Amino acid sequence: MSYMFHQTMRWYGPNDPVDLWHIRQAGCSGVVTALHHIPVGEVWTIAEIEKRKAMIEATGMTWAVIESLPVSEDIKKQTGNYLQHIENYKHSLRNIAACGLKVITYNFMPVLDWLRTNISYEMPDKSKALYFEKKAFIAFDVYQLKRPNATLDYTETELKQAKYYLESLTSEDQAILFSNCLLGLPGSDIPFTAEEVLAALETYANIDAGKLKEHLAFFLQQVVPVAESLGLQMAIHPDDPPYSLLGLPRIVSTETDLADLLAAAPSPANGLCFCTGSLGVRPDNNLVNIIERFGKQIHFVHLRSTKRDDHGNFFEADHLDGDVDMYAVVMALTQQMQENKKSIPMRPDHGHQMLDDLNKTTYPGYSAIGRLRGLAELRGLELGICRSLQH
Ligand code: DNO
Repeated sequence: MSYMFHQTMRWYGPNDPVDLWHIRQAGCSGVVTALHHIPVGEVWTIAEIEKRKAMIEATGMTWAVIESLPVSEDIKKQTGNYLQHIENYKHSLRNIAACGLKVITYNFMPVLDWLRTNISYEMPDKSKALYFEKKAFIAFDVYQLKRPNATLDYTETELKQAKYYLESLTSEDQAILFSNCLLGLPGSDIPFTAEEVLAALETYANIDAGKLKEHLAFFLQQVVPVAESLGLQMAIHPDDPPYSLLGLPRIVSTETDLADLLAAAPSPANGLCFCTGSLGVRPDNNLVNIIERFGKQIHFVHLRSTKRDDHGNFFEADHLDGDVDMYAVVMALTQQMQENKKSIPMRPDHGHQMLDDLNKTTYPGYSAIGRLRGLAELRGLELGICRSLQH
């Protein structure tokens, strides 16, 4: 096969306990990272981009993908300085292109990025996974955060179970639940208070899914032509999990959502970060159909699997286990790469905390060894598929 994934891993930058050399030793030739120290909305300067690029290249790898060039809350809400932020975004794109980088991931999730209730959910083999447990989430939403009218989103039984669950936790575990639910709030190491979160949620009171889609379309219509003229590829990350939480609209969750955002600014530069772990949480998302329909627009791939149950809970499974049919997904992506004559950067998304990493503190989901296992399995799967297609 001529076209295979470009193997990459995420690196959180110089503060990441996982070293760049470890990423190289895992078998990667590319790194996925961002300039996390630059405040959201500000311009990434050429000097800062070059500095980071040099660090990566010093280990013999390339900076394959930017994840993320974040979109400010003002752009999502069309408030305050949003027009200036959009200009700054275009400026950053020009600088990124000048430094020879190409793929830019971002998301359009209001307030929160990803959300899990437990970041050390013990698996039968004693490794630890990320877990979204519905009753714990309801306990957080209704009884800890005390979001106005939150009770309207749940049934009586769900509310009772959530209350009972919260009361069964020690006060220490209650505090852990609260902070876990807010880990996906970007932008600060200082713990958020309930008041701050409620205030942020309130700013979306008049923005429903339709309005947020209009704001995304406007952003794309501004930014995509610039990206296209620079030969860049924008890759929007889907919502994680792929449905509304805390009363917030979420608009990158389904195949229809993807079709809408691609149609809002048709261009080879307007594309997707195809994240199987996010999209795969919804049983109505047919991953292979999505690949076949939007294959040309898939600029970046996150491979991960989740296992859901009938109660709205899901945990992050081993990469080749869980609800995602990874064989079918890798097969479909391999076929797309041949048809479109391009290699797509791929990273094993998340991984269990295992072996020596059980004693380390890393970014949730981003310990080295679990991802190394994921990447090794996925590479083997990919090679097997490629070789079998040649016969
Ligand atoms: C979580 C990640 C997300 C992702 C952003 C992209 O592990 O997949 O935080 O990087 O949503 O903008």
